[in-house]
Amino acid sequence: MKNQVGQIESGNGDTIGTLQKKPLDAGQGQAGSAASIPWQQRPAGCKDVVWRHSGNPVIGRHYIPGAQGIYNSAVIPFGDGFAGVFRVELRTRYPHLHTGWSEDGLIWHIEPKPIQYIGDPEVVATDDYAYDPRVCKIDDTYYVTWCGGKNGPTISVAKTKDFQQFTQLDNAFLPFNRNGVLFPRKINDKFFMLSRPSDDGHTPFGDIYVSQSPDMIHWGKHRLVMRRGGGEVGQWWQRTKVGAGPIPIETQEGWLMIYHAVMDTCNGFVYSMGAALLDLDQPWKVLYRTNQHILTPEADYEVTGHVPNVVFPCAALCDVKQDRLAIYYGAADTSSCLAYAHLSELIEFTKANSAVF
Ligand code: BMA
Repeated sequence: MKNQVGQIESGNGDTIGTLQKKPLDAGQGQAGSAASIPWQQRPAGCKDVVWRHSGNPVIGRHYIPGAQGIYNSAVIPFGDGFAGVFRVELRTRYPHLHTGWSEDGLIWHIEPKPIQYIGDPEVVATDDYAYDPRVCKIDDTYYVTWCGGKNGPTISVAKTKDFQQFTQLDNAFLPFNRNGVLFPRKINDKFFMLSRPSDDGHTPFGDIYVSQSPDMIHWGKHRLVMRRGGGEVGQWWQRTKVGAGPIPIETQEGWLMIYHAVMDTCNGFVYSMGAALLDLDQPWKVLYRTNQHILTPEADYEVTGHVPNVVFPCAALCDVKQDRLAIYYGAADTSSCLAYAHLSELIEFTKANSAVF
């Protein structure tokens, strides 16, 4: 038995990661690997549907030497533990993606060097910026999607089976786009990806679309999933932009999509988390959508940092049997944090507190 989840605190996140890189077997990254996902019970007195890990941030800004921020990162079960793809910024603040390894999802070894890709030299990113990765397992392949900077931000894609060798594919979309999030299985024989068309700056707008592909290269049938807004139904927290977060989770009630939602204020953007349920066969159809945020910046490490007032989810680990969800999110564009929920409660909450507009 591994470390008891929920009882490991990784301190204030300013410690240096000490876990040594562990060779993990390729092809054994079944969802629900041998390792237990991180977990803590809801604190006494807390009535929220999503609650924070008490040892946040699990990865602080200086977790590896020279790092100024490690955040908005993705993790997935792999082998007998977990693998991750991390947004790491050194003193240049130019973001790159680094792999990482963990036995328990809490203490990570993060590679000091960025991922290098193989593939068509016209495609392979040499020195492009890369940020906000997601990792999705489809059949026996892990796909990494991220915001890549070739000719302006858009969705870059790579695949790997072992988190050692990554083959980069053509970008999925034209610039400008962000938050490319794959579905974990084909739907009607097509790959599906959510994304948020944007501009090349700090986009003051954003709606979620879904696109389909027969081969992970050619993407089309771009359909609107959900708009920003909500003023007409009494909400401001998601009025400026919305973007998909972790890989959607398949449930009997539909695809559970956790997303980030932004409101503009006189002091800048505020990034919160919301949840929605999408139709299983036609995921551009929203069945339910929370009419209030499920997590919003409140903790010190969320309201203070490189960019204050940001919670930005990029991954979730799910243990269906135990009804547990561990959500990884970036805090204040500085550190990586964890929050928890009971899957069934989050689904019920989304259904009971919904406004689809
Ligand atoms: C978004 C992206 C994210 C970032 C967020 C808040 O547009 O750039 O990487 O976390 O803004 O700054």
